[in-house]
Amino acid sequence: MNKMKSGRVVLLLLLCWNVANFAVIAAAPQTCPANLQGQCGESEEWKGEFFPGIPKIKYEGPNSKNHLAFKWYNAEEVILGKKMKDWMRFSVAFWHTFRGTGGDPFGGPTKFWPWEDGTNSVAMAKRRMRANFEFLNKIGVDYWCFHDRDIAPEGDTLKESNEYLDEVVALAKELQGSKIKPLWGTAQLFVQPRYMHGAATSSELGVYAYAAAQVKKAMDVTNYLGGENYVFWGGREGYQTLLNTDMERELNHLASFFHSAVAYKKKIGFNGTLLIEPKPQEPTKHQYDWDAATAANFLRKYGLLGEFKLNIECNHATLSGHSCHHELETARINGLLGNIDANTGDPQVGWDTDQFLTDISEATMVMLSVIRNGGIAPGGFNFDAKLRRESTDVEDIFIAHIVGMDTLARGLRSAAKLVEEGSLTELVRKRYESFDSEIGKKIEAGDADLEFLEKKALEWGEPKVPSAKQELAEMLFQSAL
Ligand code: XLS
Ligand code: NI
Ligand code: NI
Repeated sequence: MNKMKSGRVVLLLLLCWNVANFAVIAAAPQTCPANLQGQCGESEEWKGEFFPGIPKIKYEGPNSKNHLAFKWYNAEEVILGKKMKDWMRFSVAFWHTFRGTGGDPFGGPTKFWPWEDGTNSVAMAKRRMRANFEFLNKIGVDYWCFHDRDIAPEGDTLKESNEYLDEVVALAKELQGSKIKPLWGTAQLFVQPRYMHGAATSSELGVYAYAAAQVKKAMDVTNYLGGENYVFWGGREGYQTLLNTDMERELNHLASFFHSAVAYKKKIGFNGTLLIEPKPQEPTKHQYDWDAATAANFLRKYGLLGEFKLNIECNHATLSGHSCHHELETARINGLLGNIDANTGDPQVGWDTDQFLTDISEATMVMLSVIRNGGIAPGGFNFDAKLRRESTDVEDIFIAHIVGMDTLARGLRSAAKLVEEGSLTELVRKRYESFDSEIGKKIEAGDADLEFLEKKALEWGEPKVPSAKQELAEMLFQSAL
């Protein structure tokens, strides 16, 4: 409580680290300040609407000039045999949309949402939760994602933190109604200083235990809220230098941690998919779940395949030197494509800028992978994306999500066009045609030894190598956009 009380004195509390903003940040009080003990007289509950004047967002089609309408996302429209809303399963990321402040390493908050009162109290957490659900209902999104600590404040003890969380989660459960659910929940194991050496890979046993307790509780509340997945993003599971790091031991610990999570999931009957979210670095110099292939190998080595899938984030993909399409395909061909954290980086900026995806060509490639995967349910598209620092109107929250949804919807339409039209598929099929022969089949079945192949090579002479039709592939792709 002491920690929270000090917030009374400090009007503007800024906790800022790196470029990610999961901050417990205060805004200038604009309404009845929520009492730090969780009371705010009669005005603890926000009276009226959080987004007055903003109607339920509707589909108006590509010719609409209304910036508060969908131009491409038509939830009920059927594309390739599935409703758009079932292909997409969009989700709002609570931490960016309701805890993002616009702060960056060089400057404080720029966003002062009218419902924020400058505190990190339980009352404020509840009020924010109401704003979240009004937003979800108005934008027409049925899923949301959260970390334990962005929906409720951390107390002085684990017990107190759990009590705060329970109180906020009870309200969330009520506000969810029968339609809305978490796409996934997770434990925030990277902000609090105890996690500075990592959580499951910390050199301190006590920290490992604390992280395990936090995951247990976060999984409990995700399950209670009907969450469909549970995410592990190991932001601090990695190292700054190998000179002081026992990498083998840390990875063994991480695997033990995941095995315990699997056991607990089964024990409580939680049916959600467990997801690992790869990222190469930031905040660590090297994060252990570097990319999809690294995570797949980790799962394989430690006997965890079948228990986990991957949550691919597009901006993390580019940070690891891959395209989002590459990461999605790597996950897909390994049977690991579980969810997408839909965002994008800036082509000229090197870090995790978490922007809303607005590039139609990138969205089309993303949707090609999703179509090839037959959809990603029970996963979906979580907007792990934040408004730019300079977008400060409440209306911008809507516009950002609308453009993100429309971009992916447009990607789905283009990808479906490509699939239905078939020329690109045909180009790829033809490219590998030689392997459709009897000998090709023998090779693919693993039945062709080197002696046999040498005999054939001698018999055939120099092979004729056809064109890869690279520019034609690009042309066919573009014609669908
Ligand atoms: C940070 C990650 C994080 C995870 C959830 O870069 O994307 O937001 O999605 O912990
Ligand atoms: Ni993410
Ligand atoms: Ni990220």
